[in-house]
Amino acid sequence: MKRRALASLIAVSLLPASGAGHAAPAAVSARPHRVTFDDYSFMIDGKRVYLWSGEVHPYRLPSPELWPDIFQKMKAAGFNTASIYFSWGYHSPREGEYDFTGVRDLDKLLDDARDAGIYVIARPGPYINAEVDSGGFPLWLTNKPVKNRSPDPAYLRLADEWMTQIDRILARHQITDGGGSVIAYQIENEYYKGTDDGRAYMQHLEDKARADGITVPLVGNHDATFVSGTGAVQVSGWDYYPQGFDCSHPEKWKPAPNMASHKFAGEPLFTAEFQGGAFDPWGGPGYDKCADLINDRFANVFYKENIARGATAQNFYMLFGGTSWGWQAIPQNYTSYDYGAAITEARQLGPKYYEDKRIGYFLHSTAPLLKTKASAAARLDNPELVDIARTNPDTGTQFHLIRHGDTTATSVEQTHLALDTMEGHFDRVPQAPGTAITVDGRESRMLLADYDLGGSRLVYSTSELMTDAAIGGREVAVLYGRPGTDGETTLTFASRPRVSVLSGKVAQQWKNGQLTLDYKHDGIARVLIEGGAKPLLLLLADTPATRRIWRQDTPQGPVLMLGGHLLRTARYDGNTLALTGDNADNPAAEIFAASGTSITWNSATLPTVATPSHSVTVTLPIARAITLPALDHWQTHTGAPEIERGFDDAGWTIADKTTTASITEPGSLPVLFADDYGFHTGNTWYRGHFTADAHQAAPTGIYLKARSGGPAGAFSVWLNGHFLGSLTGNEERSFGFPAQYLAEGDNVVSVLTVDMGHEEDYNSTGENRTARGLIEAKPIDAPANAVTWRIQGATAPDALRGPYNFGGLYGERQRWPLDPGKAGAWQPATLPASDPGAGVTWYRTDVTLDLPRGQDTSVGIDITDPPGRHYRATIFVNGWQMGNYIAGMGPQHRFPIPTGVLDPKGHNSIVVAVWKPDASAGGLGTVSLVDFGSVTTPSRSAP
Ligand code: IPT
Repeated sequence: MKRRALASLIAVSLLPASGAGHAAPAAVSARPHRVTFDDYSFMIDGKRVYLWSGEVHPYRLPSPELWPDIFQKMKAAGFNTASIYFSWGYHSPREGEYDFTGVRDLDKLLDDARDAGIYVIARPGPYINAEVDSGGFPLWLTNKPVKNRSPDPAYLRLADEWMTQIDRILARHQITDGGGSVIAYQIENEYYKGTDDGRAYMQHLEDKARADGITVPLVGNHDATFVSGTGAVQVSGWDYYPQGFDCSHPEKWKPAPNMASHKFAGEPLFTAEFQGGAFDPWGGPGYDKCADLINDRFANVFYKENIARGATAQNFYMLFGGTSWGWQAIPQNYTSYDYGAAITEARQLGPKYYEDKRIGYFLHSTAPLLKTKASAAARLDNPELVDIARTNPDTGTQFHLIRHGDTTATSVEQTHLALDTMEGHFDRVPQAPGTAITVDGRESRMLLADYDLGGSRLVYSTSELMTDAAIGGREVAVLYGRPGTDGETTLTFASRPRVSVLSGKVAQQWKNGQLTLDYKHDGIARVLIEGGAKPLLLLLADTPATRRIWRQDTPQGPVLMLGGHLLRTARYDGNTLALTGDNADNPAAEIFAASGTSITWNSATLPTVATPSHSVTVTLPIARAITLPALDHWQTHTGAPEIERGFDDAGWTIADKTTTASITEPGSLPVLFADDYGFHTGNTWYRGHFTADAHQAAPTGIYLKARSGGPAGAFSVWLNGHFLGSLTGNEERSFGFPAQYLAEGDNVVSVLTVDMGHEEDYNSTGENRTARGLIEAKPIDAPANAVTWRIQGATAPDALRGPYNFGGLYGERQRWPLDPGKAGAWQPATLPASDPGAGVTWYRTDVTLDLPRGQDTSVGIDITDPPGRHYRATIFVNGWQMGNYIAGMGPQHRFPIPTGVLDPKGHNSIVVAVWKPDASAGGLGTVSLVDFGSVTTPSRSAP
């Protein structure tokens, strides 16, 4: 506790959205901040702030060393907020037990967010949905016959245990207490029960949060349900996924919603979850398709539409999806939770990231945007296009969103505006003959008028503003548009300024106290305008060029960088500007910073060359090419001794329960549900014993019904070691016992089942208690009690990796993934394997990596199969279960392995368990390492 308190005290100077580096002056007293809101926006210490937020889930990145990477990538794209679900089940392996250490260290997570200058909207549930097992409820809750998500005291007693634990952590990271970054706290999740019960439940959670010391605003994502009355939150938020979740036809768009109709008086318009991608099912089209559906153009049209409708707090679900590693996925979804998000599962930056960045930078530059009202649209001379306008009542600054009337339209349109500004009426903007505003298909343009551009007066621009920054006594502004389109920017001055076109082709005209610049967006043109309040340098960029424009803010002012793969942090240390960031293959970069500074990049001093733009050019180191070693020297080991008649199952649990907490009706007794015997993850084995002798007729077969959940279910059946068959999907069938397989005395039918995850409980009907494993077993031609069952599934969780990592295969129970030597001798193998029978086979290899230091290489495991193979593989890297693969179903073939789980400078153990449900030849396919991207990066081990 002492350590924490001290850390909070020291940290306070960092936060106020500065994005400044890590060093904090010692002995700064903790100054609490105030979080408020009004009809227009959230405010921190009375200052309006646009919450540009992305959803990230700590339980989907089991590598704390990479958490700063995600937060810094967000910050570098102009995000100032992360919305974070906390998963109850991830922290609670058993009732009454809570774990916040290692990959579950939320103090570190929240410190990392704060250090990156990222505010946090905390979403602790107790229910979160999130396509995570049981919607975040702990696995042990499957055995509690409570009314989930309701005021049932038995449920609240358990939920409150979690709230006490998580609130204690969140409370000490609140910005209101001086040391943290939590600015808002969400009550429950997507909860729509406005009934007395529902309200009482919400009110209980709110009272609990307050009693636990939560002082930040309580927010919701319950649409209009809890705006007033009992259980009302302070700021209501909306969930909106306009394109839905079928990624198969990414070119098919649905129209953009008008969020203005969802605005409540006295609260800012807050989209608590707005579509940032989509989840993808087993056998689905794959996340590349989801990234296509929710692509950069979607961000361009839909997110700007929200701005034009008045939203000042937007969260995107997901911004970094990550991995549903272990058995965290729900039955419908596979391991990857990439989500087609702006930052990929392998931590790479996609096109949407750059669109988010352009918008994010704009939002933070244009303070007048934080207080606007809808205003009259400008007249356009193209009926295909419309203008949606807002104006700041204090400054008069106008925002015009020019887009297709039909947001799904793909035609390229041109238009002119009739614009009323403070400097007079313009009949036709752009004014230059032969030029126009071009709006591409599925593109919108947010144009500014009557805006104070760092002391110069912008009358209007048909380019979009990305950012403007006061640097070294001058104002540097970036305006942009699609390559080849016209741009016109008009500024007003008391007297004619001196205009120097430093690069590019820009025409200028001075008339009636107004300077008008005309150009085509093409690379970056530069215009220096002197004679106003201070020199103004315009960087007129085309959209692709903006990708390499980065901004960071420091207490000494902003820094702009043109170049590099990523600018992570900027910090002035006296006359030295210390920059950290990533670079790929382009060494050229230019930096706009306070004059006379020397520059370091990832701690190394960079020689600088001054430019006529009053910037300096530098040469950044580029990434070294890497080659990943081939995975060879495979070994194999059989893995299903449970099928043998003589296997010793004396230690297994006897199935003897006659009642259950499940919502599934048992088809026969005793109850055989895996969860009822404490087996909640992955595979569970059953062994049914029956006797065949002179006195007792053996059953002639058995009818079995199992529930795995979802389309990826399966089970396999053996009699005395002989394979009887497997089922996938449709999970019930009779299995005859061939006489030649029967033995005198004890006979054993062995059944291998799998739990593909527990259902979420969206409707609060106890769906997480849907049974898994065998749900019915009836001997044929024999009494029901002729077969007695023993069950064995996952054993006590591994403390480091938590409750979802291991299932109940023999090799998992023996912890082969942690220590393959425990299996005894392994046999040499070559891949693709050609195992003959059905069953479980393990494979393993080791690989030593020696990836370049100072470089971030994102590595994954790829499985490729000859067509027609049917098997399931569970992949362990250094003991961490990082993927479930189903050949022939897919779509996932590539499994990113986060650094930290993978050792880039050392020995790595890869262990794969394969369950082959039929007797066709086959087995594990070809397994190799893949490189998702490799860039220079600041050393993570540096202090
Ligand atoms: C919304 C949930 O709040 C969120 O947890 C997640 O499940 C998301 O959906 C889909 O990925 S619920 C909304 C789609 C009705």
